[in-house]
Amino acid sequence: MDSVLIRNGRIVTATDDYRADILVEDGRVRMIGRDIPVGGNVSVHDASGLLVLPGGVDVHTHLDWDFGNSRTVDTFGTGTRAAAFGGTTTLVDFANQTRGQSLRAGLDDWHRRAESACVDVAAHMIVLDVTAEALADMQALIKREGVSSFKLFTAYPGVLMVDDAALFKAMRVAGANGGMICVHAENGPVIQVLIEEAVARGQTDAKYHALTRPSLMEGEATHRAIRLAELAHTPLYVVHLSAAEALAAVTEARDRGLPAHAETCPHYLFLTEEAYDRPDFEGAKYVMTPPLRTRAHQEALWRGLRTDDLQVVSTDHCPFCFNEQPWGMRSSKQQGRRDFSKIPNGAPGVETRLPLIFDGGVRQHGLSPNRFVELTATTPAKLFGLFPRKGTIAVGSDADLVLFDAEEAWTIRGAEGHSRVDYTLFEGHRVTGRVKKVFLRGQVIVDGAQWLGKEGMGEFVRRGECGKA
Ligand code: DUC
Ligand code: ZN
Ligand code: ZN
Repeated sequence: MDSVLIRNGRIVTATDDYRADILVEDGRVRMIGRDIPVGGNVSVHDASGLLVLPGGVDVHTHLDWDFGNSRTVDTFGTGTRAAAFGGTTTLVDFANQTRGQSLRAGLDDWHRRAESACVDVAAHMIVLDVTAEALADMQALIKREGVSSFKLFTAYPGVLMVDDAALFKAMRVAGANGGMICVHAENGPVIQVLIEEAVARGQTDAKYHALTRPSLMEGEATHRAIRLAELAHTPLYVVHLSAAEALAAVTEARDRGLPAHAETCPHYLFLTEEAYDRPDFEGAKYVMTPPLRTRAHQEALWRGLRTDDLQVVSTDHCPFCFNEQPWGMRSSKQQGRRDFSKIPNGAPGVETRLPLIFDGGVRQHGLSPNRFVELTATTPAKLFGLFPRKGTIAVGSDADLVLFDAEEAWTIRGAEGHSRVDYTLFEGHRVTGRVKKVFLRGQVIVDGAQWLGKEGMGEFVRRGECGKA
């Protein structure tokens, strides 16, 4: 492959901020320096006036995923293309055990679906049946398959939930083998009571999704998962944390020196539960789990990002269309028009993470550009065994690079996005900061509005041990 020279950019990593050129050879950063001479067969890209960031690492997406009676609408091809336009070049997506089947079967199925990926992808494994075979498979996946993190749910009884004993057993195996448990922490059985009571009373509007999933029950389950992980001696990663009570549990654990980690998502940082009152069933667009909360929770999350009690911002990209589309009802929010409990839980976001967090974090909430990179690329890469190949700009790292205009103001429009989904949570939201050019292992895949990548060019990334940041 020809060499690539990116000149005059302002390189921002989690630790550094300086002007230099970057020479890329064979898909990796070969040299960083001032005034690197242009040799033969070098394609030169001028990054004057732009930030040069490591490609974003989004460790929470659901592409082409069966969830209860629903299925997310992005294939790996469409979802990763949307990610690329948003400056994200590595995804860690969720493979899924089907009840009664092995983890390996679920991983094989995920690999088949992931063949169309346009950016690099890795897999977490969702574990539903914690059998002796599954526990043995967990070890094999960590040691031999590069799959070193496992998601278990304390929510969705009868569908995805595991009990505390199963969670604890899985934690012990992960902890002893360099793996990490990701937990969806809400008290599923109590929430189920609240849902059934609401539906029986005829309280079926979208807003009851939020009212039946109280923040207290997220706090309770987060505290419980942390205590189980402490006993099991395993690192823990709390996914999609939305509630101040849950954050308090993580903070308390981190203050005691425990390897407890947590992510939040852009929607919890910018939107509130008022969205559920939107007319014409529009509130259904915001039905994701956990639900949107109040402004007070939002402020707690921003504080957590500043103090490192929250370490990662990922998207939980889980796209279901609002309206029924050619690919069918099973993929649309319309399933729950008469009953909020039937609205597929999930929302899109893979394309808008970087500009939103740059604008909201760096411009409005006092995060440094380094912290922005740390939250969106470096720490997720470190925690999930991808660093230093991913998540930074350094000699030897993959040349996944984003040229980012920190000054360009623009308006987010769903119709201009690249996911197959038919809406964005952030319609009309004005941001400053825009992705201009994206390189995947040295190849330009996005140039302004132009798509230069192709399906299948994304590689599967085998991950190392987790939980080290
Ligand atoms: N949890 C997720 O992580 N994604 C979608 C739905 C859910 O409950
Ligand atoms: Zn979840
Ligand atoms: Zn998710």
